[in-house]
Amino acid sequence: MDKIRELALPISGRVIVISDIHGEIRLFKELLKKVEFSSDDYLIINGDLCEKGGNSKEVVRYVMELTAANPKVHVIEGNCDALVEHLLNENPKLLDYLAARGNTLIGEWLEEIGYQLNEHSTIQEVKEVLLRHYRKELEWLTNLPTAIETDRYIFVHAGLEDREDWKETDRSKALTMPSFLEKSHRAGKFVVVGHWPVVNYSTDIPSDNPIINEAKKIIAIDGGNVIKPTGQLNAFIIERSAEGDSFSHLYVDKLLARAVTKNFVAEEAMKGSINYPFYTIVPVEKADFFTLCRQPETDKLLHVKNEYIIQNENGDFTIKADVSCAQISVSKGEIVSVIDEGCAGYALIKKGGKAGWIPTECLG
Ligand SMILES: [Mn+2]
Repeated sequence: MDKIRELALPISGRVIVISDIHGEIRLFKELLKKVEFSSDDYLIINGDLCEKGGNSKEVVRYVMELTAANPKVHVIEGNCDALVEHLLNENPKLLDYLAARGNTLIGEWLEEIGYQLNEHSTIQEVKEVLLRHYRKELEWLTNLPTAIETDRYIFVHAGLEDREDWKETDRSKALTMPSFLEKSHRAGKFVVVGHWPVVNYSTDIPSDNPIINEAKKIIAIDGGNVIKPTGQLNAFIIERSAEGDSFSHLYVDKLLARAVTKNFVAEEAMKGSINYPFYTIVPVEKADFFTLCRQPETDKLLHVKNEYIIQNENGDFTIKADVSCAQISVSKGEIVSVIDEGCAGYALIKKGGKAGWIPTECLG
């Protein structure tokens, strides 16, 4: 990769890292408020400002304003931000992408200026129109660094290749490699990434909270905002000090909060989750609310909520959405967020970033 920026961080103060905003301007502003972001803080946006969510152009505009007004705000590119290169390189496939996808930055821009895509539109014409109106934004996006290197951290969207010299990582790998936490690197510093929703790494109770792996020196922070039904937008907070940095996080999501009305103790056996890419299940034993299923690719036994099990045309079983198979203990008065209360007997809730089932009666 060529676009690497070096950044000298002071030895005290906060560094706030947020990734994968994906067009969620409201959540992003809410999160900045929640962490009490001020001009004393460094803010690193770890890629994927746009696509998937409903207001990509506003996120790009707002983050451009933030960087212009505050020299401590830094942004790296994600694979979704790099899509504008297809426009500038006049890749005709971009037109198919725009036709197939609902929420895209380029689609929002075209709508804003009242340009209708039709069968006669050419990529050259779309490029010309957009360069006329959004030259500044396009230049800003294409000039974003792929990685930022500091004393103790490397910030990159998806990951680094396991090479003697991490800077030789192929740029497209840095932007798109899947499940970096299952890989390794030799950069000698903490590598902070987004891109891969951390809930995909869950083993016990599924969680959208950032994962810090000290041994691998990897910090994965993508809370699955927009992508996952339980998704959240995480702020990973690095508190700097000469003796060593300390880590914490805060998050926001779109779920509704509710007070628990009754205590509940989770059953030990109810653990795990079904997440990308292991969606195939084989029912073993059906009960009133949950069906014990085997997940052939992992050989795990999981209790899947009956309403989430669907059978496809071949007769194979799969699930209708990523789902927790865990129960969560709650106590009366506690505030939780509700993911799904449309199922029989149990409601799916989130507490402290973790998702699981509690009896519906506990929600009063
Ligand atoms: Mn990404």
